[in-house]
Order: sequence, then C-alpha cells, then structure tokens
Amino acid sequence: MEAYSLTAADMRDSILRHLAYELGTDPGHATLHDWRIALSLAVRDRLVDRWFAANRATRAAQPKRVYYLSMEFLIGRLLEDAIVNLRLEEQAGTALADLGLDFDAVIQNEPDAALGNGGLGRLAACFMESLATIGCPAFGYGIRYENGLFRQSFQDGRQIEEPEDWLSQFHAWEFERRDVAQEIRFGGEVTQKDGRAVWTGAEAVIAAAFDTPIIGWKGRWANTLRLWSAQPLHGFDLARFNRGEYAAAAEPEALARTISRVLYPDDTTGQGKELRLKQEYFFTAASLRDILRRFEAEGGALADLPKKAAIQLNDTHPAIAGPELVRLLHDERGMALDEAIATARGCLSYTNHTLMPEALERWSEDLMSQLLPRHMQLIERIDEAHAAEMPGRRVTLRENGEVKMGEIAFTMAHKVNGVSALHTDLMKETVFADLHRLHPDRIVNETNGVTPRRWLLSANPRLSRLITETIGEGWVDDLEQLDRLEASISDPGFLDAYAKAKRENKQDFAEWLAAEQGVRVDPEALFDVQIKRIHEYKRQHLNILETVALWREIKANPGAGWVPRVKIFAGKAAPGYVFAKEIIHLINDVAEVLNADPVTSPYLKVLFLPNYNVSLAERLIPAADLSEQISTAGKEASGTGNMKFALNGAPTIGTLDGANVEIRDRVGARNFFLFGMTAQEVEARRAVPDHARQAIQADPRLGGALKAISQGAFSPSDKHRYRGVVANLTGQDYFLVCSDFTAYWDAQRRAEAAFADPAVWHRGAACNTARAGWFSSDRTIRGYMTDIWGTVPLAAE
Ligand code: 26V
Repeated sequence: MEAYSLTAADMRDSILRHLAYELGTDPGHATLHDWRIALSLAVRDRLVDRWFAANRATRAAQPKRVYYLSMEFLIGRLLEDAIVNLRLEEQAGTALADLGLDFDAVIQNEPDAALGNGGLGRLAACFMESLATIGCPAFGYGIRYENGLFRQSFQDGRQIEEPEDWLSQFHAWEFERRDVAQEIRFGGEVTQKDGRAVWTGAEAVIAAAFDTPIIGWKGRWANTLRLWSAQPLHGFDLARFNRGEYAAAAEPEALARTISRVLYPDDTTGQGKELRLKQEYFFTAASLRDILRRFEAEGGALADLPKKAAIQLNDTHPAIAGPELVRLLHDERGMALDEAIATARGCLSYTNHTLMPEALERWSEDLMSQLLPRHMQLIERIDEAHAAEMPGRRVTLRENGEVKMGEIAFTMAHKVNGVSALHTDLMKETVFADLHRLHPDRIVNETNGVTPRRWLLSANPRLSRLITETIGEGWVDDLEQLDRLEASISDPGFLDAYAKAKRENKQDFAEWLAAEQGVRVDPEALFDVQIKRIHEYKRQHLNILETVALWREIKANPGAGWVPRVKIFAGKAAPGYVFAKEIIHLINDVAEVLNADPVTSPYLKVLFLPNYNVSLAERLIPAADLSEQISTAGKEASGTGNMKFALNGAPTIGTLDGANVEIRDRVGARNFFLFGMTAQEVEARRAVPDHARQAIQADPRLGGALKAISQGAFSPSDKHRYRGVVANLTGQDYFLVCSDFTAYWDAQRRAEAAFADPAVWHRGAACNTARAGWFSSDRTIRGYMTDIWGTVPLAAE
C-alpha cells in the first residue's frame, strides 16, 4: 500500500509543496494554521488514494450498501484520525520536526467539527470509523451545518452561548460535489393525474453534497460521509438588485441557507419548530434520492431495493424516510402502495436512543400537512395498511392532532433496536409495548460501542504502547484481545508500568490545566470526572451535593486523613433548559467557595471546564481515575463515555443504568463502585409520597448540604439564587437525587478507600482495561451487519 512506502522526506516535500502551491504561502511566513492545512493536504493525498480504491471495489462488486442517516455526526478533529489510520505518525512527526514544528501543536490547531449534541452524534462518528475499519461499504448522510454546537463560556458562573464557526477556516476534509445536487420542495398541493398523486411543492431549495472520506484502520477501506448544504434554487434577484432593493434581492438566498445554518442545540422536544422539521425532511429526502439514483444506475429492479440498500435511521429525526420512500416508489415510480410499503420496510431500520417522553418527536398534523401535504396523506394510508395487516391493533400513528414519529419509524422498519440490553428491555415494556406485542421479532438489541482507534490508541499513547508491548498490536482492530492482559495483571512490573502511564497522563493534564485554565491541581489526587450533557436525569446535582457534604465533613474534621480529590465537571446545557443552567451555575459557585477554602482545598477541589467537546474528552479521559455514571436507573439509554473511561482504566462509580450494567458484568463487580436503586426500585420509590423529605431526614449530610445551598453559602450576594433547585430536590425530586444520596455517599467512600491503596486501585483499573474490549464499536457494527442489515465486508485492492 502506498502509504507505507512514504518516507518522512516525501512527507516533508509534500507539506512544502502544498504550502507553496495550494496555500500560496512562503515557509518563512507560514503560521501554525498554514502548516496544519499543508499537512492535512499532504495526508489527504494518501487518504484519497485509498478512498478511490475502496470506491472502485464497491463499483465492481455492486454489494448491498449501508446508508446511515443521522442529523448529527460529532466527529471532532480529523487530521490525527487520518494520520493514525494511515499509519503515518512517524513520517508526519519527523517531517514536522524537520520543519521546526511540534506535532501536537499542529494537531491541536484543528477546530472540532461539532456537528452534534452528544452521545447520539458521537456514536454516529464512531460507527463511521468502524464501518471503514471493517470494510463495510457505507455512506453516512447528514447536514453540513454552518454552525455546529454553540461554544460555551462562563460569565460569573453562568453559561454563555456563542456561535461556533468551524467552517470559518479552510476545511481540508471535504469535497464539494457540484454534480450531485437534489432539488427539495416543501408545501404546495397534491393533485391527481392519471390515477396518481402528484405533489407540487411550492418552495424549493437545492441540497448540495459535500463529501468527507472516512478512512479505516491501516487504510484498508474508506467510506464517504455525505453532508448536504442548503442552497437557493436561483441566485440572487438581479432585477430587484438593479432597482436598489439590495436586502430584498438577497432574501431568497438567505432563506434557503437557513436550513443548514445551525444545529439545533436542544436535544429537547422538536415541537413547533418548523425549521427543524424542514431540516429533517431536507436531508432525508436528499439522501433517499441519492440512494435511489445509485441503485437505478446499477440497473436493479425496484423490488430488489432491499437487497442493495440498508437504510439505518439514527433516532426518529430521519423518520420521514418511511413516507418519503413510499412516495418515491409509489407516486413517482408507480409501484403498488402495499408493495411500496413492504419494499421501504425491507430497507429501513430504526435505532431508538431515549425513552424520555419529552424527547420522543411528535409533529402537529397541521404543520405536517402544510409543509409535507403528500406525506401527511401517506401517513394515513400507512396507518390504514398497518391496521389491515394487524386487525385489532391499538396502535395509531397519530394522536391528539399530532404525528408520532417513533411509531412511524417503528411501523416502517423491519428492525428496531435499542442501544443497551436494559434499554432494549425497557423499550419492549414501555414506549413500544403495544407495537412489540404486534411485532415480537422486530426489536433487537445492539449495545453501543466506541472506536478504539480514537479513544484508546490516539487518545492514550502511553497506555497503548504498554498494551502493544504486552500483547502485540492486534487489539487495535480486535479489541477483545485486551483480555490477554489479564495474565499480566498479577505481574507487579506490568502494574507499575500501568500506574506510571496513568500518573504521566495526569501530570500532562495538570500542566495543561495550569497553562490553559490557570488552575493548579495535585496530580496525585483522585481525578473524579463527570463529563456529559447537563441533564437532570444524569444527576450532576447529585455529584455536587455529595461534594458539598464532603466539604462540610472535611471542614469539621480536617485531620482525618482525607484522600485528596479533584472533582472535574464539563458539559453543555441546552440554551433553553433553565434547570440545567442553574446546575452549572451552582457547580461554578460551589467551586469558587471550595477552591478558596484554605482548610479544605488541599483535599477537595472542584473544576467546571468550559466548552466540553470531543477534543477535551480525548484529553481528559486518559487522565481520569474515577468515571461518574450516576443517572437515575432506567433513564440513560446506554452511555458511551462510560465505555471510554473503562477502557482507559478509570473504574466507574455508577448506577445499574444503560450499558453500565453490561460494563459491570464484564469488568467484575469488584472493579465497579455500584450504588443506587434499580430501574424497578425507581418506579416503586416514586410512588412513595414524600420520598425526598424522608431521605433528607434520614441523612444529616444531605440535609446539611441542602441547607448550606439554600442559605446562600455559595451565593452570598444572592442568597436565594438556588431556591428553585432546592425546592425541586426537597419537593418532587423526580430523578430521586435525595433517595440515592446515601448510597452514592457510601460508594464514594468505598472508591476513596480503594484509591488509598495503590496496589488495589491499579489492579482494579487494569481489570477495567483488560475486560472492556467488548465495547468496541467494531463489535457493535458487526452486530448491525448480521442482525439488521444483512451486509458483508469487502476488501479494496
Ligand atoms: C433528549 C432529551 C430531551 C428532553 C429531556 C430529556 C432528554 C434526554 C435525552 C435526550 C437525547 C436523545 C438522543 C440521545 O442523544 N440519546 C443518547 O444516545 C446515546 C447513543 O446511543 C446513548 O449512549 C445515550 O445514553 C443517549 O442519551
């Protein structure tokens, strides 16, 4: 393979060539940014060769392809991924050093592509990398948002949101495909012609394709991530411009572009947001047309579409794919309605990512009829057809003037999956209980995973080196080989080396903190980390309550031999989620008081790092000692951060929720600090009137912490600032923070005691690494391939 024959000198020449002839920059004047772009282009050259090879193999074999439709792809930086997967680290490192540049500085100059909110978008990115590593011919389809997830900063402890303009710099990883464009229409009316429905949309925009190659491990395969950008059908209005109406002349263009302008930062409900529905239809319709165009170019009979296309719906955001594909087959290609429904169902499958009722998408029938009149009619027809197939069924696709996207996705999919064993069971028992009774074989489980290339090999070079020295390199694309480390765990030499890697990662992190955030922490302290979106169900407030209680205890008895601890938080709150923002404010307020306390701060510090993103996670996870996965049982569908921590040797303190259950089964109960009610106990506890008050009365530590907060100990200038938070916790406390507090406190003390004995601790940490190999997204993708898609890998020449 060409990438291997590339020398460092070739690489340096290539960088200099790109710098001069593409960027037009003299090396003497080049900035870090210029060097980064030049390196990206040099690496991209190799990547493109492999991409073409994979595409040629696909065109020759005409296999069934996977189409992953997702509103979000939270891919982060791409340069390091490409370098690592093409195995060009040495060449790139040496070439940069020759040019007087620092490899890490160049890598970190790249902005994150933050085209996602959290777990769902990051999962899509891990899947794209695993699909390429496995050699499964696949396309990712999504939206090329001009502005990804907002940039977060704090002002007096409050979250401030600013636009994140990742595209303001030259983006080396995409290719615009001017030949691939689709016209997407909205609104208008439906008429009949020759017995067929004809939908004439009133408003039109162009979906323009931008392709990013996604390269797999060792460059063996590459797939395409195709993101659609909304552009006006006609350029600007010259006639109006010539009349001097400058703003009006640009209006149609601005309106069209709005569709791909921003990523919705709310993973809260989509209700009433016309633009969001437009985004959903825009990218789904463009993708389906692209899929059909490719299929038709290969000359297959329409009824064979399911043999050639597996279309995965990442949550309900692309659920309009069901009615749209029926429309394309029935209205536009004349297939009988029942056959069109069956054919569409043969292609489509749907992944559910949350059971939270407020997050399940519903659209008003009025809005749907206005924006997508033909789809509204087809939804009624699909509903009738489903009723005819299943006499006596109780499920309908519409309710109270709303269309239920989960039910549409389920009805139009041949397989529906949950993302952890517990979540899948709960799907069968709760949201989809009726549909599951009607279609008992439809729901399957595919427990999430993470890509080991990014989350272990690149993010944690020290640990990766140790693993490779111990068991060879095969683990990188066969992560279950990590179990071969098991034999070394009782070897003191190995454990010392394991501990050393962690210590050095922590030192690096402490240095970065001091340099970037101006905060000093003791690298010997227990790094206790909770990083994820801020949500009540994830219970960052349980963590901060325990922190306050611990602070009070240390204050009362400073000489009791406390284990030094740094509590690290990071995560964004949806801009409209008031309670989540109050939690951020509270954590920042608590941090200010605790970090300034001369008595307690040697033992307990609190940090809230701003602007959590993929790159920060890559920096933080390898340095973590303890992974906080403390959601109310039954609420976190899976979690994927939990897997990254376990692989990097940070044992979990957590509830029996999502994939925590499976992590604990694998790493062993001794190496997981379990606490809290089970999903069943949660339901029972909610039925106890006054559960919060009872819990508070039973635990003076909890009562004391709540009292300190409510009396303004952390908000002296505004004593009642946390009135709302305290009222919520002492009142309804839906997420059972108070009822789980004592068990959480106890689990924290168990974790501390284990940490105080390094031999015990590192053994437990190493068990996490050795036994978490199952949580590779390669394993997850193989599961989808056999259980859902019916596809097999291909090899490039
Ligand atoms: C949205 C909302 C909005 C209303 C308030 C509660 C709530 C809870 C969750 C969500 C996010 C929905 C989609 C999502 O990102 N789910 C995440 O998907 C990950 C990948 O499967 C999984 O690991 C996370 O557990 C799950 O929350």
